[in-house]
Amino acid sequence: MVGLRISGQVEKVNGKEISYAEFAEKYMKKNQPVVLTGLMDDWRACKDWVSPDATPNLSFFLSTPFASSRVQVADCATKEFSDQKRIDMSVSEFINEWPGRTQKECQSELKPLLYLKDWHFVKEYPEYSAYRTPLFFCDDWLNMYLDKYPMQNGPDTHHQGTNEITCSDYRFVYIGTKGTWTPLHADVFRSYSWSANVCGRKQWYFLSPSQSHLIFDRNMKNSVYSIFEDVDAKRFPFLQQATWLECTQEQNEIIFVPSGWYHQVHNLVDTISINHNWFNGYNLPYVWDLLLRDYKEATEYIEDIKDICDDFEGLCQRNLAANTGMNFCDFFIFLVRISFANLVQLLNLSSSSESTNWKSSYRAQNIMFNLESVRDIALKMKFAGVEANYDFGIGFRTLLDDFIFLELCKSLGSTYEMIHEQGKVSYNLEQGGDVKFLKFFESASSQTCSPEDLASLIDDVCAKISVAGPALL
Ligand SMILES: O=C(O)CCC(=O)C(=O)O
Repeated sequence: MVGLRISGQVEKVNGKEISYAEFAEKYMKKNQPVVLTGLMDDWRACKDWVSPDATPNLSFFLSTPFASSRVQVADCATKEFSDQKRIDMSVSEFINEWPGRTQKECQSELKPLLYLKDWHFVKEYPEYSAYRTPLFFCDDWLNMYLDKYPMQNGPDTHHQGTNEITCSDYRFVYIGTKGTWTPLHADVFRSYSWSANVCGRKQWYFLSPSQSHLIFDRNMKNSVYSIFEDVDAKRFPFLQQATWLECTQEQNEIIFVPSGWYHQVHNLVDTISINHNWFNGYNLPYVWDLLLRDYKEATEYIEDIKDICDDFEGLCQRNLAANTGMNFCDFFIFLVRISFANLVQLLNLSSSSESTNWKSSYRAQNIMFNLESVRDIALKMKFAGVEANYDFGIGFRTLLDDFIFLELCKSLGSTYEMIHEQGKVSYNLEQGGDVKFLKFFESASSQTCSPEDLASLIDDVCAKISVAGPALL
């Protein structure tokens, strides 16, 4: 570890002893990492997937249908661009390559170092209930949204037969032997992530976003691949100035990785982990900042063909979607649907409340915080020049007629119920629309076509709900 300056350890907290509000305030809002204990006691994965000696129960995987799943496996001994080389194989093939299971490893000097990554386990086996997402990580707009509206980009999922590729979700299982590792990176979309050790132990190194410029080369184009390789000081002249937080994550501990923190991870022993990426109102600014930065980069990259290109902007947006996983249009539609779903929650809450002080409840504050966050991003989009009227304008009437949108509303409602431990707020959102809601959108434009429309609509409706309160419906 020559030359690595460690400034401290990641804090560890008993997850049973803090509330959601404390977690949100101390870690999500302040964007600080933390290790949470005590949250995996009843997970099925912790029983089925772990042998009595606390090592991965590989025989279990071989004896179930999971063995035939196709998965992505990284060879940690190889580098391909800024990541490790990935190979596609079945879980049983992966397990048969596990060191010690066959004679193969003794015969070859150049053993691959295989690490099963990004297995969309929940998507593939929803009935199995391997674990329950801890409360702190439930306000997850990314997976909630993708469950209803899959995007065409992102981590690839091939649909057998159709050969169609869609981004299914960001819920993963990782399985790796001692010595497998993940290179230095910040997470997709600059999302938060959480990672739970079902068995094994991981060593993490974290760099705060305020220092992320230190790991780049002079052009700010390439970042350091591994902080433990012989890094060329001429190419990366600032690396030595970086100060890292360190953490040894034990079995049954969950680490919260905040937005934009670069991290490198090493499996100290054979390890199985579960992790999710997600974002919500707290880290939405990180997502937009990344999208804007990547858009500028995509534009600069093909600047020289601008004059001969019929649809230069369209090409930039296609490249953005291919590189980042979504483009401005995907993000804007996402913001519209998420904010409408939050407005529905607010309308329900205000109309079902008997008292006038419903706005002071933590639940109402939480929803309003989320709406303000979306509104602020919509304004940032407007100021960045994303004003063109998209031809995909969405009206509330159309959304209330959309069965999938109603499902999204229900998921968001259940999330708020879980977080705020309140009884069900009964609402009756059937397909065909609840006309009562519509009058609150009447004065707003019938279609939300631009970020500016969205910001005004949120302000408008929130103001009306605020004034009318429980009497509004
Ligand atoms: O566990 C690993 O190897 C990497 C996990 C990771 O980078 C993450 O959860 O963000």
